Amino acid sequence: MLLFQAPAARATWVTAELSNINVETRWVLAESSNIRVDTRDYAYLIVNASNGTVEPPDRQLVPNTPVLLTATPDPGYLFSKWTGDASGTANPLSVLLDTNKTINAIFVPDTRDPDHDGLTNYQEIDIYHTDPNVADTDGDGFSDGYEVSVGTDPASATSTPDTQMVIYTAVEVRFGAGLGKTYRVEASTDLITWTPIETGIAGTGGTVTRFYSIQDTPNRFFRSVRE
Ligand SMILES: [Ca+2]
Ligand SMILES: [Ca+2]
Repeated sequence: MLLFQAPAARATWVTAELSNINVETRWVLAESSNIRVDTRDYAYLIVNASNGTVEPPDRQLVPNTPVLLTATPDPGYLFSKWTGDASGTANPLSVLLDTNKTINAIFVPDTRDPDHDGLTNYQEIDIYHTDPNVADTDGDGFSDGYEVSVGTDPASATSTPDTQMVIYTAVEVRFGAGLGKTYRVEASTDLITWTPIETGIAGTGGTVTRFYSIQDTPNRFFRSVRE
């Protein structure tokens, strides 16, 4: 395939077939009635990137031309590495275009959490649209991560978890505990293996009352033991 470039005033590309010349990497520039053939070989650089950009983009250059590639991640992403006809993590990356090359820039979600609110920079910027450097973006007294966990909007001060309440049942354990003595409460699912669930309970010379949540626990037996 041979490419002709029409005069600039008529910026139109046309094509023509030739059978006796390999012109795949050559360009023909048509200037009015004169035709000038550029016989140089060219090397092609193809750059692939998603979640970020690379400069310069795809190019056609004279072989052995050095190119400095710079990868820039989209917000919420970090540059990770080069793959394809390049490797490593250098950025910018110097590439010698000694032949056609296809180079891929790999970007990954930014999993850092500088404001320690439990949400990564990627989640804050790209999903919840919160400030990755402020734990409580909307200033309502609840961290962004907590709001996400309970289903309120971390970017809206009118959407807060204040009114959310969850009620669970618990067991109430009472036992006689001597003054000056300490006790522990143990639990077991089979009456054979007992596991302490609270230790160092100070006796009062009367009845001691303790409450233990049964949320996400199997049915258990309880007993008190003097330590
Ligand atoms: Ca965060
Ligand atoms: Ca908040």
